[in-house]
Amino acid sequence: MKFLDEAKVYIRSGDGGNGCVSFRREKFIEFGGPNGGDGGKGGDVIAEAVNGLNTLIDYRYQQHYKAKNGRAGMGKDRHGASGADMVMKVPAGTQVYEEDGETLLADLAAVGQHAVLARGGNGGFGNTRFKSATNRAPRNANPGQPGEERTIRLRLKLIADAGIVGLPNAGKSTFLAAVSAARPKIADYPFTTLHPQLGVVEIDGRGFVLADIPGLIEGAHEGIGLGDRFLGHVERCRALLHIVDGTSEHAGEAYKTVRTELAAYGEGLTDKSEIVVLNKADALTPEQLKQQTARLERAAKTAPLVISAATGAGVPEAVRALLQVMSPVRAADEEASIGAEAWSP
Ligand SMILES: Nc1nc2c(ncn2[C@@H]2O[C@H](COP(=O)(O)OP(=O)(O)OP(=O)(O)O)[C@@H](O)[C@H]2O)c(=O)[nH]1
Ligand SMILES: [Mg+2]
Repeated sequence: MKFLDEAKVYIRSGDGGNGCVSFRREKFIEFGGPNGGDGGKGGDVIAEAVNGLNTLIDYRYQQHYKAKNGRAGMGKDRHGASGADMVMKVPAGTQVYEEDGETLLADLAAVGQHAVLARGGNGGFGNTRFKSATNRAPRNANPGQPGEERTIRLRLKLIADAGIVGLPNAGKSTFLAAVSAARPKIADYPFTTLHPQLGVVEIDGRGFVLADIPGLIEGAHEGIGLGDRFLGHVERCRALLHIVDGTSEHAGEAYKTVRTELAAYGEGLTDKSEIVVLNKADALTPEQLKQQTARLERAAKTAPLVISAATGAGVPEAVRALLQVMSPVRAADEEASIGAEAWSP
């Protein structure tokens, strides 16, 4: 599946229909009076968060969204029909910004939330509306009001309960694959993962959504590597799983590098509960393991859990530790709502 988390689209709401100038004309009825109807309202452009989507890829292929215009009023007091709304379906977690990318217009965090992004123009009044005691044959009607047009930016911040962070090659995707039905690409070179992946983790009758994002490296906040732009996807997580590669040169330094990038990104990422794990224990000698664990403990100021994402050793314990810091989590049966497959051992 293709993934896209930013899109720029042009939207336009419908124009209102014009009011009508018309007079009642019937045989034997003199001075029938005005009977021009009002124009219909133009359609709105609405964004709605729906189930079953977790990318904005559709907005790469269609970038113009227009609502229908209202119809003009007609004689015999007939009002014009309103124009149909244009509903843009977006995944939950989508934020809508002005063209500048900074002014937030709407934040659609949950399925079912919607926001009107451009309001349709009102229809004009027909001449019936202008009749009065002194003007019994008004020959004026209002034009419909024009719709609004604007360019907006959509930005998706995936809704996951927990997120995995770490340097490239730490084994983040291996961990996600070990605990969920997600099948991310895994390889022994950095930046295997190019965009975020979600998986549903189920353990002890509870379930949560775990996000795997591309690795961070020193200077990510300045755009080095894939940069820190994917950190937006863990902004709303309740906990972070920080995976450190035990075979890296210095586990403590590896940990600090990532923490520095999280701090530089801001948005409260460093305030989140964090579970620190030392991965690839299977590939270490007992002495190396001891040394790396001690280094990591010194840097993180907490004893890391030792795991092997490849063999599965320590993995259930790490998942339970995550659950513990982020409870209360949703019940497992609610997970169907995000459209990912559940995993069972
Ligand atoms: N020996 C051993 N190798 C592991 C373990 N976990 C991951 N690996 C290997 O480490 C390499 C990188 O794993 P990935 O899961 O792709 O790493 P990643 O953190 O997702 O990397 P990026 O997506 O590039 O950021 C792969 O060759 C894995 O097979 C482990 O527990 N033990
Ligand atoms: Mg990966």
